[in-house]
Amino acid sequence: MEHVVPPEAAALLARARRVVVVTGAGISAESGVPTFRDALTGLWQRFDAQALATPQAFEDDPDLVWGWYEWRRSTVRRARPNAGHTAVAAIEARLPGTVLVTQNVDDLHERAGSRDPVHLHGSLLAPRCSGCSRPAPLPDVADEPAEGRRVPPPRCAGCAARVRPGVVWFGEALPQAALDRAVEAAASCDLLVTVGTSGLVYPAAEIPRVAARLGATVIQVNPDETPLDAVAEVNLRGPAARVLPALVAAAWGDTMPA
Ligand code: BV8
Ligand code: ZN
Repeated sequence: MEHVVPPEAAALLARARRVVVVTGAGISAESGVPTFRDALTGLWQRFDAQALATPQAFEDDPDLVWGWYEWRRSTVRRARPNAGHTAVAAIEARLPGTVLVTQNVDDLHERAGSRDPVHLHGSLLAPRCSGCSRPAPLPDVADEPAEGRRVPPPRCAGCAARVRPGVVWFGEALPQAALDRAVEAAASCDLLVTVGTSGLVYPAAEIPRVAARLGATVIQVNPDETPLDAVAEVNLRGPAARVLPALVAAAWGDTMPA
């Protein structure tokens, strides 16, 4: 069933010239990738994601944390981009100056055709040494762990320290270049579309506010209320894979590939 988009939202996209799209875990939910809010299962059930995604957790129990990330990587590998990811790529194709900023550590935007997403929180596909930061090879698919398994992280070929996931953990600084690009884009855009984020993690949650403060219009796509409701001029309540294709079709009349 086609999601009905209010004409003002379509008009905002149709007349936008410099667009920023900010995405969170919600855009990958319909691809079967659990969001951060989704309860953890199995071995990790007694942990909340925020506790596991910390340098301290890796220090205390590296096999538990590495197992969790390897399981998440296997989930992402089996997932497919959905119509929400495809619609974002269509906006980029239509408006080449569009900047895509994501908090997601999966590669579903790239697999949907987005050329250069700004990964604020790193990637599951870029492990590196926890000692010398030397990039490490991705473990072989065959070694993918079943859900809820401790897996010892590999060792660095250079200094033999433990390899860690290439993501930004809580308490760690974001990659400066990525943060600068996101803030610059937000500061100079005329429309920012925020999709599938709870807007609770900083400094990422500040990006839509930067855009609004500097006069841009914000559209939020989320089935639920978030603290960004107050920042958004238009709140589109619904799942990204249904709302985004409808928004693109309403703005430019070209129907999205199913
Ligand atoms: C730092 C990578 C300092 C790892 C992640 C200011 C105020 C308060 C706290 C802080 C602050 N500044 C800093 C902090 C501390 C902290 C923070 O923000 N804490 C919060 C929780 C209170 N921030 C940090 O620690 C940051 N670092 O500050 O460093 C510093 C500075 C200099 C030098 C040294 C240190 C680092 C933050 C990054 C952490 N890493 N990810 C990994 O993935 O394992 S964060 C991770 O969680 C995700 O990347 C994402 O950012 C966040 C989850 O949020 P969402 O993506 O929004 O997902 P969520 O599950 O929450 O919600 C899903 C949403 O989708 C929901 O709204 C739902 O309704 C919606 N939805 C569901 N289905 C759909 C849908 N929407 C559309 N369609 C659907 N189908
Ligand atoms: Zn090393």
